[in-house]
Amino acid sequence: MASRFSDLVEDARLSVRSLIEYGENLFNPTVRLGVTGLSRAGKTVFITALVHGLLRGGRFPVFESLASGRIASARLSPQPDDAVPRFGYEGHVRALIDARRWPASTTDISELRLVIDYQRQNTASRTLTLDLVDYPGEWLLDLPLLTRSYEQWAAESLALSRREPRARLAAAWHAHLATLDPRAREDEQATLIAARLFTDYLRACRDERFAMSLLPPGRFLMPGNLAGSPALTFAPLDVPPDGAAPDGSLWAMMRRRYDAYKDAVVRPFFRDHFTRLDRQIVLVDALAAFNAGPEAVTDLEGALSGILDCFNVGRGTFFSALLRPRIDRILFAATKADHLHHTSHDRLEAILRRMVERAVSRAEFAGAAVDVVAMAAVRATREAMVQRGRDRLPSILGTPEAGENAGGEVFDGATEVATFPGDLPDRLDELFAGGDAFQGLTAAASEHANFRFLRFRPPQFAREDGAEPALPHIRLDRALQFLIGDRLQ
Ligand SMILES: Nc1nc2c(ncn2[C@@H]2O[C@H](COP(=O)(O)OP(=O)(O)OP(=O)(O)O)[C@@H](O)[C@H]2O)c(=O)[nH]1
Ligand SMILES: [Mg+2]
Repeated sequence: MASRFSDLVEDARLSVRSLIEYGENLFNPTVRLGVTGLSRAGKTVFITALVHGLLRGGRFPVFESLASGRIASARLSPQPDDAVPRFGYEGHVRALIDARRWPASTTDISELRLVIDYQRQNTASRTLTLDLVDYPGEWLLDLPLLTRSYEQWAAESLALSRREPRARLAAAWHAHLATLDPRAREDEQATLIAARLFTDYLRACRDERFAMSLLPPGRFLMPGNLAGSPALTFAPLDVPPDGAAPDGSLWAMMRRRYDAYKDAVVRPFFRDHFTRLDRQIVLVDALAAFNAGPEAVTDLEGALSGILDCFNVGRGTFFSALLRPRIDRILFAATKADHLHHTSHDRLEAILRRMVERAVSRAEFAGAAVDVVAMAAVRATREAMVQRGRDRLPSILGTPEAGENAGGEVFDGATEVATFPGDLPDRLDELFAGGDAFQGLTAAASEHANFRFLRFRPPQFAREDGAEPALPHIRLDRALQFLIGDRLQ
């Protein structure tokens, strides 16, 4: 009963906040764009490139309002939430352009506000405010926990960990789990060991050879200021999904901490960030999964569908907007398309479309506009045809990061090379049936893997007369046109 009452209070608070934001929106049109993606999907790079393109004026022929000169200016402005850190835009741009370094993994939430002055097609002057939020991708994995009890989560996590390639990475944790009696008295030491072994297992699954995506709870991998707290010290036990924990038992302790994790960590993130979004771009790094193998592709698909079920999509009516804003546009973007020759972009797009097919039809049914695109927010490569024996292979040229390797060669981070990463499969039914549709690093040594998508350094940017260079990209303009083009008409 207590939780029902607190849900009611929460709903009332959300409605009041929506009402205030709805009123502000009438005078000061605002788009709150959610940039969603699992860790390393490319969120921070995307936000940096988008803001740079709007501030500097990027080469965006498909972004109509900019290409036709109707955008008079864009500027950064103080963000709306005082308690959220500011997105480190300037640092990210300088690292990208001057040091040719990508941003480090994001460890906390941050926010940036951009104000765009533009001319409507009837020549009246208007302003659109764009709010962007960046956060660590790991946090996203937690959203599906909101609808799961401890017992359900434990059963799902255990079932998953008994499948290959996870099972071999879970051996130490499973061995410890076998020594635990969930109905025995609560035991802090046993819990600490279980949480540590479970976290080690999650971390091992994330290694690029396995590239597993479905790894909740997210803060176990990215704990931030909660490291070592009881809310992060629990693990799955082998308990029945519908059983009841005896008072004072290990099981009751784990369950209490899992609930604390949801209350203290997951719910605030969902409430303060996800329920306020108007539009979403969902970034997906499908190529990292292809490097690892068919198991990683299936796992990525599972992780995405769990997350996308949590979106509040559909065209808002006046009354529903008062209760909660809804997402009326979603763009699914396969990132890092610059790792492929352009002749493979259609396949990459088709693969992503297939991965998110259920979410797309649900969103379209609810009245939202949906699109899928293969994109690179910052293009790090060029294209070339390379002669290998009798074949001319569509290849890409770029500077692999120091330490990357392919075909027995380890790269130094300074030399440019031409690579042929492999043709993406076109028979999608086979691919998504799981099994052994192709070979990746999970099952084979790197020289036998079917794909090898290397990590490239950011490109050498061309500066004309010392001016700030435009960042090269692939279809970032198409993404922008879809996401905010209609609000700049
Ligand atoms: N070639 C290329 N690589 C990219 C691009 N975007 C991202 N990357 C690579 O992907 C890595 C991760 O990108 P981020 O933008 O930091 O990813 P993120 O989603 O913010 O990741 P977290 O902060 O860990 O959640 C980068 O370090 C780059 O190696 C792109 O447009 N092109
Ligand atoms: Mg990031």
